[in-house]
Amino acid sequence: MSQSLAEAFATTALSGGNAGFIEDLYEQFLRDPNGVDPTWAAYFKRLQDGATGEVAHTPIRERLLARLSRPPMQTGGPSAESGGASAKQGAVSRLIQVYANRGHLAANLDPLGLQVRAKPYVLDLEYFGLSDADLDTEFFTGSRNQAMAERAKLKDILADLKFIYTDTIGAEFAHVSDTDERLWLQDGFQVARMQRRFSVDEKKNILWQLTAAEGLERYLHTKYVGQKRFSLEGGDSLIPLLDDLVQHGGKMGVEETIIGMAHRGRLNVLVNLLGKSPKDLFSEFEGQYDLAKLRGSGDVKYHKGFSSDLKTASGNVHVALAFNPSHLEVVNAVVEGSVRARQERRGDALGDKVLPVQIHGDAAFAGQGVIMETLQLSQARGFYTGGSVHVIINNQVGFTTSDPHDARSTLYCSDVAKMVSIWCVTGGTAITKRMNPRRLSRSCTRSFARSRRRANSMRINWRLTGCSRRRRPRP
Ligand SMILES: Cc1ncc(C[n+]2csc(CCOP(=O)(O)OP(=O)(O)O)c2C)c(N)n1
Repeated sequence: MSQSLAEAFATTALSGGNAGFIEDLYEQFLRDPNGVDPTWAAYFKRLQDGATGEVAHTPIRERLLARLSRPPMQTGGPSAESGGASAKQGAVSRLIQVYANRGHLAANLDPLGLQVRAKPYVLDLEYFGLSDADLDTEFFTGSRNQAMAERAKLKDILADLKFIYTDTIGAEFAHVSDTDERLWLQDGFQVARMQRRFSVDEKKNILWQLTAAEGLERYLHTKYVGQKRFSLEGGDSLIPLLDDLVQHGGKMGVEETIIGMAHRGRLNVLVNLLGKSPKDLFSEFEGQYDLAKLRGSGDVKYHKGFSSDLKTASGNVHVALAFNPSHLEVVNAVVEGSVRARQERRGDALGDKVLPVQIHGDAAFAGQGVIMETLQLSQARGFYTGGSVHVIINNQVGFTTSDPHDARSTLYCSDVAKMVSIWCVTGGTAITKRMNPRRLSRSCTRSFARSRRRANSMRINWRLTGCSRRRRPRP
Protein backbone atom coordinates (compact mmCIF):
# COMPACT_ATOMS: atom_id res chain seq x y z
CA MET A 1 0.00 0.00 0.00
CA SER A 2 1.20 3.54 -0.59
CA GLN A 3 2.55 5.66 2.27
CA SER A 4 0.27 8.17 3.90
CA LEU A 5 1.00 11.82 3.05
CA ALA A 6 2.28 12.39 6.59
CA GLU A 7 4.77 9.50 6.22
CA ALA A 8 5.87 10.74 2.81
CA PHE A 9 6.57 14.23 4.15
CA ALA A 10 8.40 12.82 7.16
CA THR A 11 10.85 10.76 5.10
CA THR A 12 11.67 13.15 2.21
CA ALA A 13 14.35 15.81 2.09
CA LEU A 14 12.19 17.80 -0.37
CA SER A 15 10.45 20.07 2.10
CA GLY A 16 10.04 23.85 2.15
CA GLY A 17 12.52 24.17 5.00
CA ASN A 18 15.26 22.61 2.85
CA ALA A 19 14.53 24.69 -0.26
CA GLY A 20 17.58 26.96 0.11
CA PHE A 21 19.90 24.00 0.70
CA ILE A 22 18.55 22.09 -2.30
CA GLU A 23 18.74 25.18 -4.52
CA ASP A 24 22.43 25.58 -3.63
CA LEU A 25 23.05 21.91 -4.41
CA TYR A 26 21.26 22.35 -7.75
CA GLU A 27 23.44 25.38 -8.56
CA GLN A 28 26.54 23.29 -7.82
CA PHE A 29 25.16 20.51 -10.00
CA LEU A 30 24.55 22.96 -12.87
CA ARG A 31 28.13 24.24 -12.64
CA ASP A 32 29.59 20.70 -12.32
CA PRO A 33 27.38 17.57 -12.26
CA ASN A 34 30.24 15.61 -10.58
CA GLY A 35 30.57 18.20 -7.81
CA VAL A 36 27.57 16.83 -5.86
CA ASP A 37 26.81 13.49 -4.22
CA PRO A 38 25.93 10.91 -6.95
CA THR A 39 22.48 10.34 -5.37
CA TRP A 40 21.68 14.05 -5.80
CA ALA A 41 23.23 14.09 -9.27
CA ALA A 42 20.95 11.22 -10.31
CA TYR A 43 17.95 12.97 -8.77
CA PHE A 44 18.65 16.27 -10.60
CA LYS A 45 19.24 14.43 -13.90
CA ARG A 46 15.84 12.78 -13.49
CA LEU A 47 14.32 16.21 -12.85
CA GLN A 48 15.81 17.60 -16.07
CA ASP A 49 14.27 14.75 -17.98
CA GLY A 50 16.76 15.02 -20.87
CA ALA A 51 16.54 18.83 -21.19
CA THR A 52 19.96 20.48 -21.52
CA GLY A 53 19.19 24.23 -21.62
CA GLU A 54 19.31 24.90 -17.86
CA VAL A 55 22.25 27.09 -16.76
CA ALA A 56 23.44 28.18 -13.31
CA HIS A 57 21.41 31.08 -11.94
CA THR A 58 24.02 32.78 -9.80
CA PRO A 59 26.06 34.42 -12.62
CA ILE A 60 22.83 35.73 -14.21
CA ARG A 61 21.71 37.21 -10.89
CA GLU A 62 25.11 38.84 -10.46
CA ARG A 63 24.98 40.37 -13.95
CA LEU A 64 21.50 41.81 -13.28
CA LEU A 65 22.59 43.28 -9.96
CA ALA A 66 25.62 44.88 -11.62
CA ARG A 67 23.37 46.39 -14.27
CA LEU A 68 21.02 47.81 -11.64
CA SER A 69 23.84 49.51 -9.79
CA ARG A 70 25.03 51.30 -12.95
CA PRO A 71 24.01 55.00 -13.19
CA PRO A 72 20.75 55.41 -15.19
CA MET A 73 20.98 56.04 -18.92
CA GLN A 74 20.86 59.73 -19.69
CA THR A 75 17.65 60.52 -21.55
CA GLY A 76 18.08 64.07 -22.63
CA GLY A 77 20.13 66.84 -21.22
CA PRO A 78 23.51 65.58 -20.26
CA SER A 79 24.05 63.71 -23.51
CA ALA A 80 23.00 66.72 -25.56
CA GLU A 81 25.12 69.03 -23.45
CA SER A 82 28.21 66.92 -23.62
CA GLY A 83 27.80 65.47 -27.10
CA GLY A 84 28.19 68.58 -29.24
CA ALA A 85 26.22 69.60 -32.30
CA SER A 86 24.92 66.21 -33.40
CA ALA A 87 23.66 65.39 -29.91
CA LYS A 88 21.88 68.74 -29.80
CA GLN A 89 20.35 68.07 -33.21
CA GLY A 90 19.13 64.72 -31.86
CA ALA A 91 17.65 66.48 -28.84
CA VAL A 92 15.80 69.00 -31.04
CA SER A 93 14.42 66.19 -33.21
CA ARG A 94 13.12 64.45 -30.07
CA LEU A 95 11.62 67.72 -28.83
CA ILE A 96 9.68 68.08 -32.11
CA GLN A 97 8.37 64.52 -31.83
CA VAL A 98 7.39 64.86 -28.18
CA TYR A 99 5.47 68.07 -28.94
CA ALA A 100 3.55 66.20 -31.66
CA ASN A 101 2.68 63.36 -29.28
CA ARG A 102 2.16 65.19 -26.01
CA GLY A 103 1.58 68.84 -26.90
CA HIS A 104 -2.17 68.48 -26.29
CA LEU A 105 -1.43 68.01 -22.59
CA ALA A 106 -0.24 71.61 -22.43
CA ALA A 107 -2.93 73.07 -24.70
CA ASN A 108 -5.34 75.61 -23.30
CA LEU A 109 -8.52 73.55 -23.48
CA ASP A 110 -10.58 74.73 -20.55
CA PRO A 111 -12.27 78.10 -21.03
CA LEU A 112 -13.97 77.75 -17.64
CA GLY A 113 -10.61 77.41 -15.90
CA LEU A 114 -11.86 74.49 -13.81
CA GLN A 115 -8.96 72.18 -14.48
CA VAL A 116 -5.44 72.75 -13.30
CA ARG A 117 -3.08 70.95 -15.62
CA ALA A 118 0.62 71.02 -14.89
CA LYS A 119 2.73 71.44 -18.01
CA PRO A 120 4.36 68.07 -18.64
CA TYR A 121 8.10 68.36 -17.99
CA VAL A 122 8.76 66.39 -21.18
CA LEU A 123 8.01 69.61 -23.04
CA ASP A 124 10.74 71.56 -21.24
CA LEU A 125 13.98 72.36 -23.05
CA GLU A 126 15.90 71.14 -20.01
CA TYR A 127 14.45 67.67 -20.36
CA PHE A 128 16.24 67.39 -23.68
CA GLY A 129 19.47 68.90 -22.39
CA LEU A 130 18.80 72.15 -24.22
CA SER A 131 18.70 75.61 -22.73
CA ASP A 132 18.03 79.25 -23.57
CA ALA A 133 21.61 79.46 -24.78
CA ASP A 134 20.61 77.25 -27.75
CA LEU A 135 17.66 79.37 -28.81
CA ASP A 136 19.58 81.24 -31.51
CA THR A 137 21.21 78.13 -32.94
CA GLU A 138 19.80 76.72 -36.17
CA PHE A 139 18.67 73.10 -36.35
CA PHE A 140 17.11 70.83 -38.94
CA THR A 141 13.42 70.25 -38.28
CA GLY A 142 13.01 67.09 -40.36
CA SER A 143 9.71 68.58 -41.50
CA ARG A 144 7.89 66.56 -44.15
CA ASN A 145 5.73 69.51 -45.14
CA GLN A 146 5.68 73.26 -45.60
CA ALA A 147 4.33 73.96 -42.10
CA MET A 148 7.82 74.26 -40.69
CA ALA A 149 11.00 75.42 -42.40
CA GLU A 150 13.55 72.73 -43.15
CA ARG A 151 16.07 74.53 -40.92
CA ALA A 152 15.31 77.18 -38.30
CA LYS A 153 16.52 78.73 -35.06
CA LEU A 154 15.43 76.79 -31.99
CA LYS A 155 13.38 79.76 -30.80
CA ASP A 156 11.38 79.74 -34.04
CA ILE A 157 10.96 75.97 -33.96
CA LEU A 158 9.66 76.23 -30.40
CA ALA A 159 7.27 79.04 -31.30
CA ASP A 160 5.87 76.98 -34.19
CA LEU A 161 5.52 73.88 -32.02
CA LYS A 162 3.73 75.85 -29.32
CA PHE A 163 1.37 77.38 -31.84
CA ILE A 164 0.64 74.10 -33.60
CA TYR A 165 0.21 71.85 -30.60
CA THR A 166 -0.36 73.83 -27.39
CA ASP A 167 -2.57 76.74 -28.32
CA THR A 168 -6.34 76.49 -27.92
CA ILE A 169 -6.58 73.45 -30.16
CA GLY A 170 -4.95 70.17 -29.23
CA ALA A 171 -4.63 67.11 -31.43
CA GLU A 172 -3.97 63.50 -30.60
CA PHE A 173 -2.83 61.05 -33.21
CA ALA A 174 -0.02 59.13 -31.48
CA HIS A 175 -2.44 56.25 -30.84
CA VAL A 176 -3.23 55.74 -34.53
CA SER A 177 -1.52 52.46 -35.32
CA ASP A 178 -1.36 52.70 -39.11
CA THR A 179 1.88 54.58 -39.78
CA ASP A 180 0.89 56.15 -43.10
CA GLU A 181 -2.38 57.33 -41.63
CA ARG A 182 -0.69 58.80 -38.57
CA LEU A 183 1.92 60.70 -40.57
CA TRP A 184 -0.73 61.96 -42.95
CA LEU A 185 -2.83 63.23 -40.03
CA GLN A 186 0.15 64.88 -38.39
CA ASP A 187 1.18 66.61 -41.61
CA GLY A 188 -2.39 67.68 -42.32
CA PHE A 189 -2.84 69.11 -38.87
CA GLN A 190 0.47 70.98 -38.92
CA VAL A 191 -0.22 72.53 -42.29
CA ALA A 192 -3.80 73.45 -41.37
CA ARG A 193 -2.67 75.11 -38.15
CA MET A 194 -0.01 77.16 -39.85
CA GLN A 195 -2.34 78.44 -42.57
CA ARG A 196 -3.60 81.22 -40.35
CA ARG A 197 -4.93 83.57 -42.96
CA PHE A 198 -8.61 83.82 -43.77
CA SER A 199 -10.03 85.87 -46.58
CA VAL A 200 -12.25 88.79 -45.66
CA ASP A 201 -15.25 86.93 -47.09
CA GLU A 202 -14.49 83.86 -44.99
CA LYS A 203 -14.22 85.97 -41.86
CA LYS A 204 -17.46 87.78 -42.66
CA ASN A 205 -19.23 84.50 -43.32
CA ILE A 206 -18.12 83.04 -39.98
CA LEU A 207 -19.07 86.22 -38.12
CA TRP A 208 -22.47 86.20 -39.81
CA GLN A 209 -23.12 82.62 -38.71
CA LEU A 210 -21.93 83.21 -35.16
CA THR A 211 -24.15 86.26 -34.92
CA ALA A 212 -27.11 84.25 -36.19
CA ALA A 213 -26.42 81.46 -33.70
CA GLU A 214 -26.05 83.83 -30.77
CA GLY A 215 -28.98 85.96 -31.88
CA LEU A 216 -31.37 83.00 -31.89
CA GLU A 217 -30.31 81.90 -28.41
CA ARG A 218 -30.71 85.41 -27.01
CA TYR A 219 -34.10 85.79 -28.59
CA LEU A 220 -35.36 82.47 -27.22
CA HIS A 221 -33.86 83.26 -23.82
CA THR A 222 -35.64 86.59 -23.49
CA LYS A 223 -38.87 85.73 -25.25
CA TYR A 224 -39.54 82.26 -23.83
CA VAL A 225 -38.08 82.55 -20.34
CA GLY A 226 -37.82 79.26 -18.48
CA GLN A 227 -38.73 77.06 -21.46
CA LYS A 228 -36.39 74.19 -22.18
CA ARG A 229 -34.27 74.93 -25.23
CA PHE A 230 -30.87 73.27 -24.59
CA SER A 231 -28.97 76.37 -25.53
CA LEU A 232 -25.93 76.37 -27.78
CA GLU A 233 -24.53 79.45 -26.01
CA GLY A 234 -20.76 79.24 -25.82
CA GLY A 235 -20.74 76.47 -28.41
CA ASP A 236 -21.87 78.73 -31.22
CA SER A 237 -18.91 77.59 -33.32
CA LEU A 238 -20.90 74.45 -34.05
CA ILE A 239 -22.84 76.35 -36.69
CA PRO A 240 -19.89 77.57 -38.83
CA LEU A 241 -18.21 74.23 -38.26
CA LEU A 242 -21.17 72.28 -39.65
CA ASP A 243 -21.55 74.74 -42.49
CA ASP A 244 -17.87 74.33 -43.39
CA LEU A 245 -18.31 70.57 -43.26
CA VAL A 246 -21.25 70.67 -45.64
CA GLN A 247 -19.50 73.12 -47.98
CA HIS A 248 -16.25 71.18 -48.16
CA GLY A 249 -18.10 67.89 -48.22
CA GLY A 250 -19.88 69.22 -51.30
CA LYS A 251 -16.54 69.97 -52.93
CA MET A 252 -15.37 66.43 -52.19
CA GLY A 253 -18.41 64.93 -53.86
CA VAL A 254 -20.58 64.34 -50.79
CA GLU A 255 -24.22 64.41 -51.88
CA GLU A 256 -25.93 63.69 -48.57
CA THR A 257 -24.99 64.46 -44.97
CA ILE A 258 -26.93 62.70 -42.23
CA ILE A 259 -26.66 64.25 -38.78
CA GLY A 260 -27.49 62.62 -35.44
CA MET A 261 -27.56 64.81 -32.34
CA ALA A 262 -29.13 65.05 -28.90
CA HIS A 263 -30.79 68.11 -27.44
CA ARG A 264 -27.98 70.60 -26.97
CA GLY A 265 -27.85 73.08 -29.84
CA ARG A 266 -30.49 71.28 -31.84
CA LEU A 267 -32.87 74.21 -32.26
CA ASN A 268 -30.00 76.32 -33.52
CA VAL A 269 -28.92 73.66 -36.01
CA LEU A 270 -32.50 73.34 -37.23
CA VAL A 271 -32.80 77.06 -37.92
CA ASN A 272 -29.27 78.21 -38.75
CA LEU A 273 -27.98 75.21 -40.66
CA LEU A 274 -31.00 73.42 -42.04
CA GLY A 275 -33.11 76.49 -42.64
CA LYS A 276 -36.16 75.56 -40.56
CA SER A 277 -38.38 78.62 -40.45
CA PRO A 278 -37.92 80.55 -37.18
CA LYS A 279 -41.66 81.28 -37.36
CA ASP A 280 -42.43 77.56 -37.12
CA LEU A 281 -40.04 77.19 -34.20
CA PHE A 282 -41.55 80.13 -32.33
CA SER A 283 -45.04 78.73 -32.91
CA GLU A 284 -43.87 75.50 -31.29
CA PHE A 285 -42.61 77.48 -28.30
CA GLU A 286 -46.07 78.97 -28.11
CA GLY A 287 -47.63 75.51 -28.25
CA GLN A 288 -49.09 75.97 -31.73
CA TYR A 289 -48.34 73.19 -34.17
CA ASP A 290 -49.11 73.10 -37.85
CA LEU A 291 -50.79 69.70 -38.08
CA ALA A 292 -49.88 69.35 -41.76
CA LYS A 293 -46.18 69.63 -40.86
CA LEU A 294 -46.29 67.30 -37.87
CA ARG A 295 -46.27 64.24 -40.13
CA GLY A 296 -47.39 61.93 -37.38
CA SER A 297 -44.90 63.19 -34.79
CA GLY A 298 -46.17 64.96 -31.71
CA ASP A 299 -42.75 64.92 -30.10
CA VAL A 300 -41.07 67.79 -28.26
CA LYS A 301 -39.28 70.35 -30.41
CA TYR A 302 -35.76 69.33 -29.43
CA HIS A 303 -36.33 65.74 -30.64
CA LYS A 304 -37.51 66.65 -34.08
CA GLY A 305 -35.80 65.90 -37.36
CA PHE A 306 -35.66 68.01 -40.48
CA SER A 307 -34.08 67.89 -43.89
CA SER A 308 -33.28 70.29 -46.67
CA ASP A 309 -31.02 70.80 -49.66
CA LEU A 310 -28.13 73.15 -48.92
CA LYS A 311 -26.32 74.98 -51.70
CA THR A 312 -22.59 74.46 -52.06
CA ALA A 313 -20.17 75.62 -54.73
CA SER A 314 -20.39 72.16 -56.25
CA GLY A 315 -24.15 71.74 -56.20
CA ASN A 316 -26.76 70.86 -53.62
CA VAL A 317 -26.05 68.64 -50.63
CA HIS A 318 -29.05 67.01 -49.01
CA VAL A 319 -28.70 67.42 -45.23
CA ALA A 320 -30.95 65.47 -42.87
CA LEU A 321 -31.12 65.73 -39.10
CA ALA A 322 -32.45 62.44 -37.72
CA PHE A 323 -35.34 62.43 -35.26
CA ASN A 324 -34.26 61.06 -31.91
CA PRO A 325 -35.81 60.03 -28.63
CA SER A 326 -34.69 61.21 -25.22
CA HIS A 327 -32.42 58.19 -24.86
CA LEU A 328 -28.98 59.75 -25.22
CA GLU A 329 -26.75 58.62 -28.09
CA VAL A 330 -29.10 55.90 -29.25
CA VAL A 331 -29.53 57.80 -32.50
CA ASN A 332 -25.88 57.08 -33.41
CA ALA A 333 -26.55 53.57 -34.61
CA VAL A 334 -29.70 54.71 -36.40
CA VAL A 335 -27.72 57.35 -38.32
CA GLU A 336 -24.99 54.87 -39.29
CA GLY A 337 -27.67 52.43 -40.48
CA SER A 338 -29.44 55.14 -42.44
CA VAL A 339 -26.15 56.20 -44.05
CA ARG A 340 -25.23 52.64 -44.96
CA ALA A 341 -28.65 52.08 -46.52
CA ARG A 342 -28.34 55.30 -48.54
CA GLN A 343 -24.84 54.35 -49.67
CA GLU A 344 -26.06 50.95 -50.84
CA ARG A 345 -28.99 52.51 -52.66
CA ARG A 346 -26.59 54.82 -54.48
CA GLY A 347 -24.04 52.09 -55.19
CA ASP A 348 -21.58 54.13 -53.12
CA ALA A 349 -19.32 51.26 -52.09
CA LEU A 350 -16.53 53.50 -50.76
CA GLY A 351 -18.83 55.74 -48.77
CA ASP A 352 -17.81 58.92 -50.58
CA LYS A 353 -21.26 60.29 -51.26
CA VAL A 354 -23.07 60.02 -47.93
CA LEU A 355 -21.39 61.44 -44.83
CA PRO A 356 -22.50 60.61 -41.26
CA VAL A 357 -22.02 63.38 -38.69
CA GLN A 358 -22.62 62.52 -35.04
CA ILE A 359 -22.95 65.30 -32.48
CA HIS A 360 -22.62 64.30 -28.85
CA GLY A 361 -22.65 65.68 -25.31
CA ASP A 362 -19.48 65.20 -23.27
CA ALA A 363 -21.05 63.18 -20.47
CA ALA A 364 -23.12 61.10 -22.86
CA PHE A 365 -20.12 60.27 -25.04
CA ALA A 366 -18.04 59.14 -22.08
CA GLY A 367 -20.86 57.34 -20.35
CA GLN A 368 -23.13 55.61 -22.82
CA GLY A 369 -22.26 52.06 -23.82
CA VAL A 370 -23.92 52.47 -27.20
CA ILE A 371 -20.98 54.70 -28.22
CA MET A 372 -18.54 51.84 -27.76
CA GLU A 373 -20.92 49.41 -29.44
CA THR A 374 -21.35 51.64 -32.49
CA LEU A 375 -17.61 52.30 -32.76
CA GLN A 376 -16.88 48.61 -32.41
CA LEU A 377 -19.05 47.80 -35.41
CA SER A 378 -17.96 50.83 -37.43
CA GLN A 379 -15.13 49.01 -39.20
CA ALA A 380 -16.97 45.72 -39.67
CA ARG A 381 -17.85 45.02 -43.30
CA GLY A 382 -21.59 44.87 -42.76
CA PHE A 383 -21.70 48.24 -40.99
CA TYR A 384 -18.83 50.30 -42.45
CA THR A 385 -19.85 53.73 -43.69
CA GLY A 386 -16.50 55.15 -44.77
CA GLY A 387 -15.82 57.09 -41.56
CA SER A 388 -17.92 59.46 -39.50
CA VAL A 389 -17.26 62.93 -38.16
CA HIS A 390 -17.99 63.07 -34.42
CA VAL A 391 -18.41 66.43 -32.71
CA ILE A 392 -18.63 66.57 -28.91
CA ILE A 393 -20.18 69.72 -27.48
CA ASN A 394 -18.38 69.76 -24.19
CA ASN A 395 -19.99 72.12 -21.70
CA GLN A 396 -18.09 70.43 -18.86
CA VAL A 397 -21.40 69.57 -17.22
CA GLY A 398 -23.04 66.18 -17.22
CA PHE A 399 -26.42 66.65 -15.63
CA THR A 400 -25.33 66.45 -11.98
CA THR A 401 -21.56 66.42 -12.30
CA SER A 402 -19.18 69.12 -13.38
CA ASP A 403 -15.93 67.76 -12.02
CA PRO A 404 -14.38 65.29 -14.49
CA HIS A 405 -13.08 63.31 -11.49
CA ASP A 406 -16.67 62.45 -10.65
CA ALA A 407 -17.79 61.93 -14.20
CA ARG A 408 -15.29 59.60 -15.83
CA SER A 409 -11.97 57.80 -15.54
CA THR A 410 -10.37 58.94 -18.80
CA LEU A 411 -8.46 62.18 -19.36
CA TYR A 412 -10.71 63.41 -22.14
CA CYS A 413 -14.40 62.74 -22.48
CA SER A 414 -13.76 61.27 -25.90
CA ASP A 415 -10.97 58.83 -25.12
CA VAL A 416 -13.13 55.81 -25.85
CA ALA A 417 -13.00 56.85 -29.52
CA LYS A 418 -9.34 55.89 -29.64
CA MET A 419 -10.37 52.23 -29.71
CA VAL A 420 -10.80 52.42 -33.46
CA SER A 421 -7.90 54.81 -34.10
CA ILE A 422 -10.18 57.79 -34.41
CA TRP A 423 -7.98 60.80 -34.27
CA CYS A 424 -9.01 63.53 -31.90
CA VAL A 425 -9.00 67.32 -32.10
CA THR A 426 -9.91 69.25 -28.99
CA GLY A 427 -10.77 72.92 -29.18
CA GLY A 428 -10.16 74.87 -26.04
CA THR A 429 -12.76 77.53 -26.27
CA ALA A 430 -15.68 78.48 -28.33
CA ILE A 431 -16.19 81.90 -26.84
CA THR A 432 -17.33 83.87 -29.82
CA LYS A 433 -15.16 86.91 -29.20
CA ARG A 434 -12.03 84.89 -29.75
CA MET A 435 -10.55 83.60 -32.95
CA ASN A 436 -11.31 79.98 -32.28
CA PRO A 437 -14.38 79.48 -34.41
CA ARG A 438 -12.24 80.18 -37.46
CA ARG A 439 -9.39 78.04 -36.33
CA LEU A 440 -11.73 75.30 -35.27
CA SER A 441 -13.52 75.08 -38.56
CA ARG A 442 -10.38 75.40 -40.61
CA SER A 443 -8.30 72.99 -38.60
CA CYS A 444 -11.03 70.44 -38.41
CA THR A 445 -13.02 70.40 -41.53
CA ARG A 446 -10.92 71.78 -44.31
CA SER A 447 -7.95 69.55 -43.94
CA PHE A 448 -9.53 66.37 -42.74
CA ALA A 449 -13.01 66.07 -44.09
CA ARG A 450 -11.24 66.11 -47.42
CA SER A 451 -10.16 62.56 -47.13
CA ARG A 452 -12.09 60.89 -44.42
CA ARG A 453 -11.66 57.46 -45.90
CA ARG A 454 -7.96 57.74 -45.30
CA ALA A 455 -8.42 58.48 -41.63
CA ASN A 456 -10.93 56.21 -39.99
CA SER A 457 -13.06 58.88 -38.47
CA MET A 458 -12.40 62.05 -36.64
CA ARG A 459 -13.69 63.34 -33.38
CA ILE A 460 -13.89 67.00 -32.50
CA ASN A 461 -14.38 67.83 -28.87
CA TRP A 462 -14.63 71.29 -27.56
CA ARG A 463 -15.75 73.13 -24.54
CA LEU A 464 -18.49 75.65 -24.40
CA THR A 465 -19.53 78.09 -21.77
CA GLY A 466 -23.31 78.14 -21.86
CA CYS A 467 -25.77 75.71 -20.37
CA SER A 468 -29.52 76.15 -20.30
CA ARG A 469 -29.95 74.24 -17.09
CA ARG A 470 -29.95 76.44 -14.07
CA ARG A 471 -27.05 74.70 -12.49
CA ARG A 472 -23.58 75.98 -11.91
CA PRO A 473 -20.44 73.93 -12.35
CA ARG A 474 -19.01 73.17 -8.93
CA PRO A 475 -15.87 75.23 -8.25
C1 LIG B 1 -29.84 56.96 -21.84
C2 LIG B 1 -30.15 58.21 -21.07
N1 LIG B 1 -29.71 58.31 -19.80
C3 LIG B 1 -29.97 59.42 -19.09
C4 LIG B 1 -30.69 60.44 -19.65
C5 LIG B 1 -30.99 61.69 -18.82
N2 LIG B 1 -30.14 62.80 -19.31
C6 LIG B 1 -30.60 63.74 -20.16
S1 LIG B 1 -29.46 64.88 -20.55
C7 LIG B 1 -28.32 64.13 -19.54
C8 LIG B 1 -26.93 64.70 -19.38
C9 LIG B 1 -26.21 64.75 -20.66
O1 LIG B 1 -25.03 65.45 -20.45
P1 LIG B 1 -24.10 65.78 -21.67
O2 LIG B 1 -23.96 64.59 -22.55
O3 LIG B 1 -22.84 66.38 -21.15
O4 LIG B 1 -24.93 66.83 -22.50
P2 LIG B 1 -25.34 68.34 -22.10
O5 LIG B 1 -26.84 68.32 -22.00
O6 LIG B 1 -24.64 68.71 -20.83
O7 LIG B 1 -24.89 69.18 -23.24
C10 LIG B 1 -28.83 63.02 -18.94
C11 LIG B 1 -28.10 62.13 -18.01
C12 LIG B 1 -31.14 60.29 -20.98
N3 LIG B 1 -31.83 61.25 -21.61
N4 LIG B 1 -30.84 59.17 -21.67
